[in-house]
Amino acid sequence: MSYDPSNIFAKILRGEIPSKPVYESDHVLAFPDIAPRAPVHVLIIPKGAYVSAQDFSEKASPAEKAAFFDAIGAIAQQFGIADSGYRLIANTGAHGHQEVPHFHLHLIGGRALGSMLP
Ligand code: IU
Repeated sequence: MSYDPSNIFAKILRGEIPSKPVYESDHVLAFPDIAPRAPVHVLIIPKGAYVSAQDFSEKASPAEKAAFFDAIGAIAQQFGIADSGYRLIANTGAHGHQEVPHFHLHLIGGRALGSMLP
């Protein structure tokens, strides 16, 4: 699947739609999910144009990859859930129910989440 620059996260990255970042670095932006499923629900996105984890893995630079994974721990610390724990979700493609075709992680926590396996 090729990258569609009209997706909502691309518009946020271009500043065409406002967001309230909770974390930003050279390669990463993170902001609250508009429909939070838990007390903490942050979306972590690379600033580069990647559709999926596989796309990110194949095309992103080592610096982009490191920055993306560095953001996870930093945001968990920021929200005080590093010790209590949280869940990372990357919905991928049609069967994964990916709605926005720009690679992103959901970082979800702040309460006990229970089992997630379908
Ligand atoms: P996905 O299934 O992982 O692609 O889910 C996309 C998420 O993006 C979903 O949880 C939406 O609530 C969220 N979202 C958002 O935060 N801001 C928006 O403007 C839109 C979707 I559209």
